[in-house]
Amino acid sequence: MKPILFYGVPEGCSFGAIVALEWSGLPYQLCRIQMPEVVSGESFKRINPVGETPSLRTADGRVVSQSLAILHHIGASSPASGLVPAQGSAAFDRFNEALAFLNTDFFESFSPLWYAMEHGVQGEALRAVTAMGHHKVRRAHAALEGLLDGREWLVGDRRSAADAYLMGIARWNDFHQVLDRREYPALHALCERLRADPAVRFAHGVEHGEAVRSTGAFAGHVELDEVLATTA
Ligand SMILES: N[C@@H](CCC(=O)N[C@@H](CS)C(=O)NCC(=O)O)C(=O)O
Repeated sequence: MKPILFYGVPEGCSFGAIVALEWSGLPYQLCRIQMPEVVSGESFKRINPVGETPSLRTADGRVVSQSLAILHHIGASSPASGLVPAQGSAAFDRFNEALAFLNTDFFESFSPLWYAMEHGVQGEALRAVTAMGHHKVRRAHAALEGLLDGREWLVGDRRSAADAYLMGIARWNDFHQVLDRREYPALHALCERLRADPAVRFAHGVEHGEAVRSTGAFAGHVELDEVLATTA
């Protein structure tokens, strides 16, 4: 059985897991989940009771949710890809440190801005929430620039699953237009390199429903109903 990634649209944080699957070379399928309607519905809760994407149905039929767990699973399933450094190594610690920062501080920095947009916040409340969001996004970008310290990739001298996840969140700045990323040169350079990457272009095209060519081992989309019919 091929793994199936349930990814949320539009602009979801599942983006990084799609990129990581492409980079891994593992055969996989995708299942598109519309947010907020389908992701919060009873059908999808059979896959992930939390009602969030991403989730991954693994090759042996289990469901793994939470980006960190999914990226680790992809890395462990494709050791030759080097997407997750070997456990116990200094690079592994560095990888976890970067990924945890991205999944907490960086992800959360955009939350006030998404909240304001999705809940129609207006007036003085909008100004306050926007100011908080901008402050958090700037602080997280500055921290990432410090973490990169002029390096090309987040971990060591090669790409990892942390870079894949970074891109999925960093592009939220394009959406909310908080800052000019060129103020953070190492981060800007990394994002530009990632933006040109075929797997990143593929993930972007998939999200936008375009016909895109996989450079990995993507084996097509499946519908949620089809998956549920074969799920205990
Ligand atoms: N901690 C989770 C967070 C997942 C999450 O917040 N996913 C969002 C999309 S980025 C979601 O599914 N939201 C549901 C909604 O928008 O209704 C992870 O890292 O995977």
